Amino acid sequence: MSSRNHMAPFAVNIDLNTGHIGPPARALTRRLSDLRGLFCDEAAYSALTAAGDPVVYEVYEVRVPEEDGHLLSCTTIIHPGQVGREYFFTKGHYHLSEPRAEIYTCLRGEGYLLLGNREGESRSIVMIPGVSAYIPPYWAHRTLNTGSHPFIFHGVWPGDSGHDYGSIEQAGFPLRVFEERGRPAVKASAGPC
Ligand code: S6P
Ligand code: ZN
Repeated sequence: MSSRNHMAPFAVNIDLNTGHIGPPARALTRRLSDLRGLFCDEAAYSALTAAGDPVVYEVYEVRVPEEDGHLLSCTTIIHPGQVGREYFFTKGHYHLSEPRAEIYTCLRGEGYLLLGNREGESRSIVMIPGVSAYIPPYWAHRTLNTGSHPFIFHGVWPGDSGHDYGSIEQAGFPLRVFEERGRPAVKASAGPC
C-alpha cells in the first residue's frame, strides 16, 4: 500500500517574520554562485560573488511524499539585493509535469511574480502581503524582491510536479525587472540576457 494511505494529519508553524517553518523543514539555500549566467550584468555578478557570494534566497519545504495526491508547500525568502540594477531573483522554472498549477501567497515584503509560457506570452504580478497569485498549468514562474527587507511568500503545488530549470537557463526568462530612478521597471527580455 502506498505511503499516502498511512499518513496522519499534521500542522506546521510558519514564522511570519522570518518565513521559517517548524518543526524543521527541508531547507535549501541558494547563493549568488548558484545562479551563474542568469543575471544580465556579468561584471557586477563576478564582483559580488567574489566579495562574499551572498545568499540570494532560502526555501523551507514541508516534508511530504513527492507523489500524485499530495500537496507540497514551502516558504521562500528572497533577500534584498541587486546584481547591477537587476533585483535578486529565484532561478525560475517550469514544472517538469507542465499541467501542474501552483499558488503563491505573499506573507511579507514586496516583490514580483513573473510568468511566461512556451507560446511567448508573459505576465507580471506585484506581490505584497495578502496577495495570493494563481500560477496556471504550463506557465514558468520566477519571483524577485524589489524591497529593502526580505520578501517572503508561501507556495503550494501538486506533489508530482517536479522542476524543469533547464528551459529557463537556456532561453532566459521573458521578463526582467530593473531598478530605474529608484523604482522597479518590468522589461521584456529576448534570450538569456
Ligand atoms: C516549487 C515552487 C517554489 C520554488 C522556490 C524557489 O514548485 O515554485 O517552491 O521552488 O520559490 O524557486 P526556484 O525557481 O529556485 O525553484
Ligand atoms: Zn513551481
